[in-house]
Amino acid sequence: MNIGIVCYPTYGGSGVVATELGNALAKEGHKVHFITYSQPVRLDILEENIYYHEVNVEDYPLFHYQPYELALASKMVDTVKNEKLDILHVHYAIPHAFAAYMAKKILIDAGINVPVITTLHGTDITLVGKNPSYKPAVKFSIQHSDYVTSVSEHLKEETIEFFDCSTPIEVIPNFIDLKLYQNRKNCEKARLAEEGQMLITHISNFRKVKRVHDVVRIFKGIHDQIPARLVLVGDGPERSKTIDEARELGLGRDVIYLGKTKEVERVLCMSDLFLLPSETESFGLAALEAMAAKVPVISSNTGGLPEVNIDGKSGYTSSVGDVESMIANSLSVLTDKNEHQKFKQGAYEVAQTFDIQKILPRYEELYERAMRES
Ligand code: GMT
Repeated sequence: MNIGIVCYPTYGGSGVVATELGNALAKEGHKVHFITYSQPVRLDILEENIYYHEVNVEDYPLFHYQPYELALASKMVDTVKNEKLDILHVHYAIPHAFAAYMAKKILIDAGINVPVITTLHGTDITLVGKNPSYKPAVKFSIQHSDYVTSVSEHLKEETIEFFDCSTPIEVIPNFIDLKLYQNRKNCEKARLAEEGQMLITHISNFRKVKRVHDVVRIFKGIHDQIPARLVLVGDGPERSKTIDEARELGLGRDVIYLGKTKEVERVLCMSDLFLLPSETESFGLAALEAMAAKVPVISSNTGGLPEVNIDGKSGYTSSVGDVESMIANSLSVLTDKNEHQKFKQGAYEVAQTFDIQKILPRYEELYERAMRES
């Protein structure tokens, strides 16, 4: 198939999922055309079957806001025509689903019917919750996508309820490539932790919704009881406050900040426990990545997280903000070797159900169906 993928090219989960999906489809022999404003960070640009089409938005002084949606819709039209795309798959409703609707209409005028698939990632819906001025346009573009997928059951239910819409939504969960986590070398903890210390990890974009403040408090509770070190990966608005707080709590030496490292899999293979106490998560890709590396997860039980982190098997889930329960759960996993081993195995078993080998065929089947039915 000749597939167009529209996404945010940034470090965010939706961009990562879209890019990894495209990379994997290209390996299967499909031609994958990325249509974005800059090259996605994880794009294998030199690999066979991968193409990149940049959306250019001229900075015109007359406009206070540059019309990105217009440039994107026009680029989609050109790419569908020039590259003879079979499918347009847009990740993130705002503004991609809206621009895709416009592109589709323009193409119909030219006698071309290209099916549009919209994948909802969660923050596109919560953003509308916070800014209701987007609501009519987002609801419209979801309802007028040919197919809509969401990354969890919870997000599906939330979307139906929030938009009061009857659009069929198919759940196709996020995925990981288990191969990246198997038989890894250089997993000795010595690079990050001292002898006898447990290594606790948190990876996020350090936005308020991640409750990184809770991460530090949970770690403090663990650190008070057993030798431990916290590794923080990623960057975002709450980063410096978080590090200051760790210092104030006297944890300075045992909190390591690595920033936006490319060596996520390596950090994870050294880790003993992963913390994700988010306010909400439509899925929680970071937790799944940890589980793929056999790292048990202590998370909140919000949004789609309980669909990923299975309480009592891959880790434990607690109510948002219940730091005490998260400390108790962390200690229960870390202080008993057998228990820890059981959770590591449990995490890996759950991660296997989200392996790309299982999820990719579901997207391919959807594309084939979309082409047949359009
Ligand atoms: O919250 C993030 O880390 C970024 C955000 C995004 O919009 O890219 O992630 C969302 O999509 C990811 C991929 O589907 C999900 O794994 C994250 O749970 C989701 N974030 C939230 O719902 C807060």
